[in-house]
Amino acid sequence: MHHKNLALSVGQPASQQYIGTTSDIPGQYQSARNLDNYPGELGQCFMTEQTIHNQARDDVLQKRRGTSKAKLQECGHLDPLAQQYLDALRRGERHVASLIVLQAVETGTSVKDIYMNVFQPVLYEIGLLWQINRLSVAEEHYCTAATQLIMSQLYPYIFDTPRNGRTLVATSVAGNLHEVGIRMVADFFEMDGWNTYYLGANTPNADVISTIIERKAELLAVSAALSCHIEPARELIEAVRDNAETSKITILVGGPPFNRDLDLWKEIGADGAACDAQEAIALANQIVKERLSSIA
Ligand code: B12
Repeated sequence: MHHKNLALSVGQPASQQYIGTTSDIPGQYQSARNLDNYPGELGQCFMTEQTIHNQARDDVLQKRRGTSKAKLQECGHLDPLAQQYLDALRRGERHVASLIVLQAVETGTSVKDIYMNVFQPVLYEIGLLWQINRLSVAEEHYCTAATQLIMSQLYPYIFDTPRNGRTLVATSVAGNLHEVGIRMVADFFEMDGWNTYYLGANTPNADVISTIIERKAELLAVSAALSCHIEPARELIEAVRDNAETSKITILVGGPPFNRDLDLWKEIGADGAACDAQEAIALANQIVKERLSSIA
């Protein structure tokens, strides 16, 4: 990233508002941004721009995940394909990002690999760049929308698995505007042969319940992105359990708050939580197997 862009991003009201409203932004980012304003003097004396970015990112990651620096080195680096994809999006070239992904799939990379090793880490990186004021809200919206577009281009590969007769309803909880994570989860179930009914973001509880009944679903996947989505998730689970027609459905929850507190799913009455789409499949199939063997 060039200093010119940084100076522009420092002046951006939306980014500043974002910085101001997020409690886990360490104060030293402010000085990092000040350094960026004077790259010729202070910037050169102390740190390169990339160092500032890496340190800020590592600090945010470390604070959020409570993990060691060594582990962060692994998580912080994108695979070459993911880096190319991110670079293309940051240049505003979503057609190039799309080609990178489609060519990778055509030459043997699995769609699951693309989801787990390109889309997910790139969106996490975008979140961090946004959080440390290196990427504007508009750029984040562009990158997210482009990723959803490119996910759709992969659907011919996703819907060609033989069906297993099971049905999943997948939704973000009321108030949660994040939809890519739960969409990925639904797509992994689709690739595993499930019929999936993906509701997207911010679905009202009554609609989730009527959909479960209409679709005769045996699994409900509920996504929360922020800690303020936990209470709505608890309320949704209670409403599902209180309805005689849906009370026995298996409910999985997931999203960042459940990855930070591994026992949280128990406290809100779910049947389990998984940290990503890959794990969600394994867990769901294990629960289904256990239920079938308990009936037999
Ligand atoms: C894109 C984005 C948005 C977009 C979403 C658009 C859309 N159409 O989806 C918009 C602009 C709406 C948005 C808004 C906000 N966002 Co936002 N957003 C992001 C961003 C950059 C990417 C989200 C994403 O798609 N991630 C990729 C997916 C694949 O990952 P995932 O969601 O974790 O999902 C995986 C797992 O968690 C798991 N999983 C998820 N759900 C489920 C469900 C089940 C059942 C299971 C088993 C597993 C599972 O599997 C998924 C696939 O492997 C993240 C950064 C990040 N780290 O994710 C911030 C981020 C989540 N947002 C954040 C914030 C703060 C906000 C806002 C409050 C900002 C604001 N001031 O307005 C609002 C809140 C809106 C709301 N009410 O929900 C913070 C949250 C910080 C925190 N500590 O809580 C993040 C982390 C950014 C950051 N670095 O600070 N955001």
